[in-house]
Amino acid sequence: MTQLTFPENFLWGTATSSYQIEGAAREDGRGPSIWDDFCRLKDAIQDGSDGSVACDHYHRYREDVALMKALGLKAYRFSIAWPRVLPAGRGAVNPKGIGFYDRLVDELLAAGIRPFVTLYHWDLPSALNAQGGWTNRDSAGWFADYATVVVKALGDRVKDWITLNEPWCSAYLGYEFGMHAPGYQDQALASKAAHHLLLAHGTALQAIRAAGDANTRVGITLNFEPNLPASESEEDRRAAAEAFDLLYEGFAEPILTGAYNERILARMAGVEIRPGDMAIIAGRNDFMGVNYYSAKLISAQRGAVYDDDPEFTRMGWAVRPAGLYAILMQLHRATRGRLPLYVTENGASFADQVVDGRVHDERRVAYLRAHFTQAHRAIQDGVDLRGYFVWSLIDNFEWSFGYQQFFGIVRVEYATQARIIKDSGYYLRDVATANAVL
Ligand code: IFM
Repeated sequence: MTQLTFPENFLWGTATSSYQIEGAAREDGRGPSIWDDFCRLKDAIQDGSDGSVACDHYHRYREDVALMKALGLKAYRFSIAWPRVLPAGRGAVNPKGIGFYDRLVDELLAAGIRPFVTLYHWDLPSALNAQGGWTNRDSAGWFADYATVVVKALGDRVKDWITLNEPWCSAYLGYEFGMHAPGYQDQALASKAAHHLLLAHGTALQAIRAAGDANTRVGITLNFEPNLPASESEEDRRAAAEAFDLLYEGFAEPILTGAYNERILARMAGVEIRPGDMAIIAGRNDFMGVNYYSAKLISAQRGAVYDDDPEFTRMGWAVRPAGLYAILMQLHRATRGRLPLYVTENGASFADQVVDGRVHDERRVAYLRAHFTQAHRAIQDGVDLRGYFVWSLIDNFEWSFGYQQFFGIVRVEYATQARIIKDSGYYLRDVATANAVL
C-alpha cells in the first residue's frame, strides 16, 4: 500500500477559541463580551449554559499544553479574548489579561509548539457593542488598535497571526439570523457588519505588520461550504459552478480580488462603501486559513439536495470530504497557487461514550482520515497547503448548542474538568508522528 505522506515541515495541530474554553469570565479584570450578554437571553443557548467556566483552560492551560506535547503536535491555534486585554474594548490595557497569553505563549514555545494566534473569534467587548459593534464603521479602527496592543506584547514570540475567525458567522449569524451574539435579526445590519469586518481585517493587516517584525505573517480564517455537483452530469456541474455561494463570494472574493461581485453588491445596498475601502480589504495576506466541515450538493433539476447523504454528524452536517479538496483547489486556482493555505479548522461532533476510561470514537477517526486524504490529494495536485489544525483540542462550549456538542479529540468531564484523550487524539498523534495518513 502506498503511504500518503505529507510534505516535510507540514504542521499538524489543533484549534480552540477563547470563549469556548477559557472560563474565568470575571477574573483578573476581564470585561464583559457580547457572548456573556447573549448567553443570558432566554432560550439563546440550547442547554441554558454559558462560557463562564467552560473548560477552565484559564487555570489549566499548562495541563492542556502538556496534552498537545504528549500528542506530538507541533502547532496550536488559539484566540485572544479582546475584553481580557482591553476590558472596555479601547483605551486602558489590562496587564493581567495580556499576562495570561504571555504565559500561554511561553508554555507553548517551551513545549516546541508553534502558536497561531487568532485576534478575533467572536467575543467582542460589550462596551463596543453599545456603540454599534461591527455595524459601526469605527470598528475597523478599534480592531486595528487592539491588534497593535497584542502584537506589541506578544510579537517577539508569536509570528503567525490570524485577524478574524469566520467573519460570515460574526456578520450573518450575529446580525441577521440572531443565532449568535449579539443576536439581532436584520439583514441590513448584517451586510454593514460584513463590510466593516472585511475593512477591519484589511486595516489590521497593516497595523500588525507595523507592530511586528520581518518574520511576522498574517492572514485570515474563513469558513467555506462549497457547492458540489450532485452528479457528474454536465448540467449538475454547471449548476454547482453557477449557484450562489455567499461564503466564498462575500468574503474570499473581495479579499482576493478587491471587488464585490454584482450578487454581493445587490445585498450591500445601503452600505457605505468609501473609495479606498476595497483596496484596504484586498491588502496582502501571507496565508489564508480554511475552515471546512461540510459542502452543499447542487442538482440542476432539484437545486440543493439533502436526500442522498451518506452520513451526518451530531451537528446535522453532511460528511462530504470531497468538499475539502474542492475548496482547496478553488482557492489554489483563484490565487494561481501564490497564497499558502492552512486548514485552520476541520473536525466533527459525535456523541461519545466513555467505556472503561477510554473513548473509542471510531466515527471521528474515520471522518479525520477521509479529510486528511482529501488534503493530501489537493497537495498532490499542486495546492500549497502548509498545515492542518483539527477542531478541536478539547470538547468545549459550542455556542448556541452549549455543552451538547463534542468536537474534541480530548474529552472533558465537565464535573471534574478531567481530560481523557479519545482514540481520535491518539490517531492524530500517530498521523502527526508519521506525517502521513494512516
Ligand atoms: O466551534 C466552532 C468554532 O468556534 C468556529 N468554527 C466552527 C466550529 C464548530 O461549529
